[in-house]
Amino acid sequence: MRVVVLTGAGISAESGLSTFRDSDGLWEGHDPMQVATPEAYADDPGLVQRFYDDRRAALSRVEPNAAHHALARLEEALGDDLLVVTQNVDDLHERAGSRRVHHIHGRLRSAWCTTCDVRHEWDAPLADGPPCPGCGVSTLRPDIVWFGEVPYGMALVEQALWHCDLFVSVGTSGVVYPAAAFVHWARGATLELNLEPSAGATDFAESRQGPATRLVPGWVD
Ligand code: BJW
Repeated sequence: MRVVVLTGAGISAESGLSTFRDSDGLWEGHDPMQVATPEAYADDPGLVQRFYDDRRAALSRVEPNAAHHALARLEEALGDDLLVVTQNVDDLHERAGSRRVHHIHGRLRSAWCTTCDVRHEWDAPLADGPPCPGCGVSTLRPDIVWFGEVPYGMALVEQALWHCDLFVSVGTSGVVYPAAAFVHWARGATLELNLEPSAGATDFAESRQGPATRLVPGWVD
């Protein structure tokens, strides 16, 4: 049985990371959706770097939850027949033990040098303009896919969805494309696990509501 699981911010919410659209808090007075854009970065790179520096630093204060661990157990059972495709830029799937994880919106713990076009594993702040370890020029930006940019590895995801027997979507609002269209690309059965019905809930054969830490282990085990 080949399974593709798409995850969004809702799977990490119970670990203590804010979601985007349910977030009741502004970040330094800004809507996170307005900060996570190429336009914001062009206007005020320091502001956007601080936004991602804060979120990168927050990773060391949170732990994977029961939903991340359940997906890691599923990989132990299914091996290469499971692919986790995540919109999340955190590393909680990997820290729970998942190995087959594809980050379509990039990763907080990676920095991209726009001069030499090389990615570097990165755990330090970027706002103070550190030089790229490769070329020495201070043009490192967060390795994050913003609106209008092309998500990573879409050919791989398309292939996996085309050949899967089951597609499961966990903790995502279903409003950001292309992830919101994956349910239409999937060839097999479809299941949504979310706190509330997402924008695309009726496109799934089945939709279950509740917290990810209950629904995902319940589905896996
Ligand atoms: C729980 C829970 C719990 C809470 N348990 N559940 C018009 C029409 C169609 C498309 C477009 C359009 N205009 C523009 C576009 C394209 C655009 C887009 O989609 N815009 C829409 C807003 C309309 N998309 C793009 O530009 C993308 N690129 C693109 O399309 O390139 C073209 C191309 C595609 C394919 C091949 C070739 C070319 C890029 C999108 C980049 C998104 N970037 C962001 C920010 C960067 C990452 C970061 O900073 O972290 O990614 S935006 C933000 O939204 C972030 C997220 O990954 C993404 C999705 O959010 P998510 O995960 O759904 O979070 P929330 O908060 O929205 O929802 C959480 C859900 O969890 C809720 O439903 C809760 O109920 C639930 N929940 N607690 C279970 N405990």
